[in-house]
Amino acid sequence: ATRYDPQAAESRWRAEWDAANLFKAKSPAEAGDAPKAYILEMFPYPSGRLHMGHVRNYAMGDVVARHRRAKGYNVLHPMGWDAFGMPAENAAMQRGVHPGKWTYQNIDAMRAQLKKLGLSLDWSREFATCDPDYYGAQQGLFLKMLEKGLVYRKASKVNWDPVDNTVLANEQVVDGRGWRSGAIVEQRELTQWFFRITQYAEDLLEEVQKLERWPEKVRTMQANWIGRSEGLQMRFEFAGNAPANYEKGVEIFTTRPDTLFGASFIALSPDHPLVLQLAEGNNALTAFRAECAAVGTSEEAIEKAPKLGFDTGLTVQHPFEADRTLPVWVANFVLMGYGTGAIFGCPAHDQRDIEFARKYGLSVTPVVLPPNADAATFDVEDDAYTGPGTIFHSGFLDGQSIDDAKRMAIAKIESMGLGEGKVNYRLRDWGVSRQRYWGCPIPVIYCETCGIVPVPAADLPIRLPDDVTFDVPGNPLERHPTWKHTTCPNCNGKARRETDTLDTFVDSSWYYARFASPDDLEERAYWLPVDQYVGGVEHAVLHLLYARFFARAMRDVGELDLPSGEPFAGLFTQGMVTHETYKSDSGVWLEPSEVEQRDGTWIEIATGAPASVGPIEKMSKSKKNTVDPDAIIGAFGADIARWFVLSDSPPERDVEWTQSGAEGAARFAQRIWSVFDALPENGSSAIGSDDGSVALHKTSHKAVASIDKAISDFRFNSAVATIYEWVTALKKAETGSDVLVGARMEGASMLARCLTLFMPHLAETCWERIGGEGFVSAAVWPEPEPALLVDDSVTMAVQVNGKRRGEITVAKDLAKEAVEAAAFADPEVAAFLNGKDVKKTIVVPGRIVNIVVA
Ligand code: ANZ
Ligand code: ZN
Repeated sequence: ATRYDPQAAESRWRAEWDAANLFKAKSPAEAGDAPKAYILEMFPYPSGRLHMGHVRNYAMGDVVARHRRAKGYNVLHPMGWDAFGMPAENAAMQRGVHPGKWTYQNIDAMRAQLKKLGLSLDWSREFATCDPDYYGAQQGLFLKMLEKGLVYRKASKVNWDPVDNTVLANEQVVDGRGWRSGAIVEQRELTQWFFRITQYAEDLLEEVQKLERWPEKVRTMQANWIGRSEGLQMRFEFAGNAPANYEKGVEIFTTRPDTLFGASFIALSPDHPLVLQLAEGNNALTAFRAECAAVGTSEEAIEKAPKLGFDTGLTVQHPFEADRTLPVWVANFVLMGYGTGAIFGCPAHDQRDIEFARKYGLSVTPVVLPPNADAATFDVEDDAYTGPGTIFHSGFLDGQSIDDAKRMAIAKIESMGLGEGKVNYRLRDWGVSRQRYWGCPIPVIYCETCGIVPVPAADLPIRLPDDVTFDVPGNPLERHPTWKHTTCPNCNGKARRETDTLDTFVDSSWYYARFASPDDLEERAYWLPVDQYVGGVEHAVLHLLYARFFARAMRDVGELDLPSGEPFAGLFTQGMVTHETYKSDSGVWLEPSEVEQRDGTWIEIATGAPASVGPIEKMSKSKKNTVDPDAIIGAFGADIARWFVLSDSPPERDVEWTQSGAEGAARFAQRIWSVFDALPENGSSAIGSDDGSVALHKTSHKAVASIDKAISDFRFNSAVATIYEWVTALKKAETGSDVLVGARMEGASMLARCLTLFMPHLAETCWERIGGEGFVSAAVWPEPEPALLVDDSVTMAVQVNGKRRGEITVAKDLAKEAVEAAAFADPEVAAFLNGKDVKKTIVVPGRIVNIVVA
């Protein structure tokens, strides 16, 4: 018996696959009648090193790609790099290395690591989003979208660090302070570029429901993010003198018009135009606005902040009650970006409103009576009641259900000419301006006479300058001595370039189309949509939403022939790779390689002191519980790394990496090899007619069918389990008679073709050993014979007086008398019946034989 040498085999096969160009996608013309399959995993950020999460993600995609290829599909399985972003600028600041150099070096290192995994990728389509070809094409898309009105400019808030004099990304704000300066971050208004994603809000919501091959969870997250709500937009007229420009009143948006009788105040956002107007010359209000601004820009920060209010002294008229007026407040929890930036507060039925009302002593009137509550005594203290019920204390709405009351209130307001029913979305337009260097330059020019001028298409790409410095905070493009100075393409006058770059989410919003073809619309139409997209659930909201938006925008500017606008027909979100965590005696995290188990207790190797084992958590640098794919590949080979991450758990769940598990997988690989190693060089695969051969023949065909089904259903771990059982059957047959060789040969040949999805290098060596033709990576899927998949025998329990005493296996359609005879002939049953008086025998076909004795 020989041993399989993974290191030698893996490098050999990869070289041979490369030389044969095995995984290159065919052009539509070359593909002929073959159906296409576009298999894509979320492309990596080139951080410098691959982690086990990547291995799992790409191993899963590779199983699908190899499976489809074996089944005759023309497969596109590309790889590239999501290469712009802040870490490259941080490296530049900390280590003085240019972001481009840092990025391309990382790409080289990670490409080498990825290649070692033996993934069936078409590397000919590789690109990085920081390649000028790629971002130049992206600038072209931006300009087409600008022309179509899908891009516009407006003022919007940014985090401003007053010490470093720079804009900060949200992740650079730590507890309200700049990450480097420690200064309290302010909000500043800057004019920025926006993508009009809200134009597709309804379509994005409607279509996501139809994506049957997406996880339900992700569809719900998308829907919640879009956040459709039906409500009423109406105006409240001022009771006294109206402020200038507000003679008609102030517009609010509500989703609860049924609670109008419970209104106790009006609240305006601190950024509402009326508030800005009132703040002029009003120091107290100006100070209040500044106080609100210190909270930060994120919705989350605003949600958590204590409620702050300012009474304007103005009052408005209640629409239904002539003798009631409501005070107008400014409140920090009302956002300018949503609805109209103004609300009516109904404290009894809204938690934010009750907190506000209790703090400022405003009235609280319940108008929804919970089921079974008593109208005379029901009241609200500190918790708003947001549940179901019947309307009361509400004039013409009394006794109505919430839904009916909503309809009636809207109709009434409409008839009074004060407003109308309206649908609102939580979804905001997508602000894409970033005040950073390492991103795609926004291709516009500001001319002193002509204003905003798009860069002419012929001048693209607008390249990033290489000679930049990172010694001071701020955007290097802004302070570059020459880059931003240019002449106007219109009037030749003095002009300057936009120095902001695009949010890196833009780069990953259309890369799937670029992989399909750099510019050929027919080829893009051929490949898209992606048939199977695989990636992390952390991208379930933003990345997928932006990509869905971009596919629509590209379609509408004539860059993509994709009527549905849906780029990903199938989506799978894989679980994480976890690992135990370890801590030293003094409580610092230790790496797995820094500890070992001695006589059942954990020891820190360096000190010999006891170490403790913590919970199993997602691999992360901060907890030091990562294992390096390269180390695993070095120790066991890439096949083992792939096999392990696919084998132990369902793909959507987390999988825990353990050393012993990896060792077990390595032993199993040798066992598989021994199946092939024990076969004759050129044995025939003619199946013997003996029972053993027939049974093994069946086992193999059934195994293939079940693996096939498991892979189609994304149950890779069940496919792995089937391979384990199958190998056991093949090993057992080795100890049997020589007539089994034919069935063993056939089984081995089929096994190699299934195995190639998981352990492609080992499968190749096994295939070669049994004289398989060509590469097993290019072999067709072993189609099982349908006749072998049906069970023509059944196993039946034999009971005596209701107790199980044995079992028999008989032909499915065997006559009742023959089944009885088989039951009596079973040695265990016969031994038990010995001498007893049989009264009756009952046969339940296919299940049980019950013998009744005296
Ligand atoms: C009166 C009311 C009574 C409300 C009640 C709720 C409960 P969704 O479902 O997210 O659309 N609102 C409207 N615009 C707002 C803004 N710019 N900033 C903060 N809050 C705003 O939420 C709509 C509800 O959120 C609206 O309905 C409004 O409060 C508030 F018992 O109006 B409601
Ligand atoms: Zn000009």
